[in-house]
Amino acid sequence: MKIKQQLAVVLMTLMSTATFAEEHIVEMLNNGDDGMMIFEPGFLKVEKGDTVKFLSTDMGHNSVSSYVPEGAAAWNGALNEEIVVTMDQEGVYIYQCTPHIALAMMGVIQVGNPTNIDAANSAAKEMKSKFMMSQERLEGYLAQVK
Ligand SMILES: [Cu+2]
Repeated sequence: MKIKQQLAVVLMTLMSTATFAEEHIVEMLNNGDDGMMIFEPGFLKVEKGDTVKFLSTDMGHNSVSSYVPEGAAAWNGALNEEIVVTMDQEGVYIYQCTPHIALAMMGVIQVGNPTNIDAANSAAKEMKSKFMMSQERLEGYLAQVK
């Protein structure tokens, strides 16, 4: 590697480990890589203080928290509208698209350490009875929590 390239790599590493709050994008879609009526990405790992912006890419969706860590703020996005949520509390969050719960249009966000993973898994178990399709989707996202 040339010196310039090495410098670029060092700079990029420094930038990615700096503690600036990042904005992450989740799209609300009718069709995604992993199925119909889906958040993409459905699993997201972020740092405390980061924001997540839910984009109303396709019409007819919203983002509403269904389970948040103790002390964390819930959110309730309107249909067809984007919403930005600041993740200021550590733990695992589960959210839904209200019109498409039966199609398991759900998502998971891990913020920092997953201190509440057991409680999140229990909450997900209770939600499962509402899913008519893609019943393994939410479990699949939670399995990515590390
Ligand atoms: Cu939806």
